[in-house]
Amino acid sequence: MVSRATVGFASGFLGCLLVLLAAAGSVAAQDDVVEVRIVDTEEGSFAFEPSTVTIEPGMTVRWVSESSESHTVTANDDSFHAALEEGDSFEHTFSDVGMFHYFCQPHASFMTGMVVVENGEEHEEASAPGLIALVGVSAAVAFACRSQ
Ligand SMILES: [Cu+2]
Repeated sequence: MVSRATVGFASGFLGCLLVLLAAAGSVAAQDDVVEVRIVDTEEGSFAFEPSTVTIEPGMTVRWVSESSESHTVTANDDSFHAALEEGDSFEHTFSDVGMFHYFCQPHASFMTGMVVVENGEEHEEASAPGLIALVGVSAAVAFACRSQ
C-alpha cells in the first residue's frame, strides 16, 4: 500500500528534476551552438554567412537555410553532409581541434565555408557567464525543491 504522501513526494521530486534538467539544457544550448545562415546574396549568388566560425571542442554548428535554392553542407573530409531546402537546418558537433572546410555541392566553385575548432581563452571567458547562470539556476531550483 503506497500512501498518498509518498506519491505526492515522488511526483514533486520528478517535477523538480525535470525543471532542473530543462533549465540546465536551455543554458547549455545558448552557449554551445553557433549558427551559420545559408543566404541569397544581393548579387544573385549564395553564401554561408558567416563563412568562417571559430568554436571550441564540443560545440555545435547549426546551419539554417534562408535561401530559395537547394544547398548542401558537405565536409571536405566527408565527416558530415546534409541537403537543405529553405527553412531546413542541420547541426554538427565538433569534438576535435582543427580546421574543417566544407562546401555546397551544387555551388562548389564559390560556396565554401570553414569551421575552426580551437581551445581559446576568449571562448572560455565567453562561456563563463553561462556556467555561472547554470550554477545559479541549479541552486535556485534545488532550494525550491527542498522547501516544498
Ligand atoms: Cu549552394
